[in-house]
Amino acid sequence: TLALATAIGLSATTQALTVGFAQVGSESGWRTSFSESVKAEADKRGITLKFSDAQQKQENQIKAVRSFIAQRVDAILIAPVVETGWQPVLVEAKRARIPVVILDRNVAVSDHSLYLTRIAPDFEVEGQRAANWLTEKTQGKCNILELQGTVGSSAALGRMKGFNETIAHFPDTKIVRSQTAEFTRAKGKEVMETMLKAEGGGKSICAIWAHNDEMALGAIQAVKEAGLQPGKDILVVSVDAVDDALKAIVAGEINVSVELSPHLGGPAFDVINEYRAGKKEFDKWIRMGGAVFTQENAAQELAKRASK
Ligand code: GYE
Repeated sequence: TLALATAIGLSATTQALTVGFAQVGSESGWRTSFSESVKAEADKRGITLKFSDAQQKQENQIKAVRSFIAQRVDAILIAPVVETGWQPVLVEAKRARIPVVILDRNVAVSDHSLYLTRIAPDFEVEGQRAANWLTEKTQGKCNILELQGTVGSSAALGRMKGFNETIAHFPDTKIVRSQTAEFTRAKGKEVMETMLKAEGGGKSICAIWAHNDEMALGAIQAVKEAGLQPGKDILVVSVDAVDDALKAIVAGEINVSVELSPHLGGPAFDVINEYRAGKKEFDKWIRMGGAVFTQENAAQELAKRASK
């Protein structure tokens, strides 16, 4: 294909690319939007995307990356399930001279030359912003039930750290129970049911802090079934700002969601193009930001999204 491309006058950068994408799974609405957005962006640019859904299992992701290497793709995108365990397969990609871009969650590796860059939000800041809203709203007095994301994922680790460091300044704000619900709606509901029972129905609980909207949406079901009003009797604080969560905010059942853009595909393909055009050094972290949505601005945002 290279000879042909040269013969018809295409440069290396405009030549049709094949990119492998090792995605976490489809555990949340945010994840689904992220996958759809990468696929749409690839289509728009004439990139052939090889997409793998790992169903939240790192071993499946590693297999997918090995198969991308065997197929000699032009570049690999990885959205890692957990942080550890990536070094060996990244070394294999590097030996095969296939550039890797990390999206969303991080990898814990000692050799940062193993990937070009990571495109992701700051999970600690997301946790801080959620905690800032809550401590302000409750004047620093609150008993919290926490639904953690996937154990060992940087989204859960970072959000936990940012939130906990912020509430540490408020002696009367404490997390009374904390458990993983794996970022899914079904688990969010199930774990919240158990927690509310263990707390005698939940009357002494002031807030639920969920590491993503999907678990928050499951939790509000459990709160309703316990005979309490989510958003009023128990405040609900979350991250992602997916459409369903904004609708729940408008309905008064979620109080706040910290936004995280799912549109990581465009910036990733830009990096790959720059690399192919000769750029070899990239900032190791391209930071994505987002807004904080509450009753004040959720409806407006939904209207804006619908008009796109
Ligand atoms: O918040 C959650 C998803 O890693 C940032 O994973 C991502 C998180 C996101 O399942 O909804």
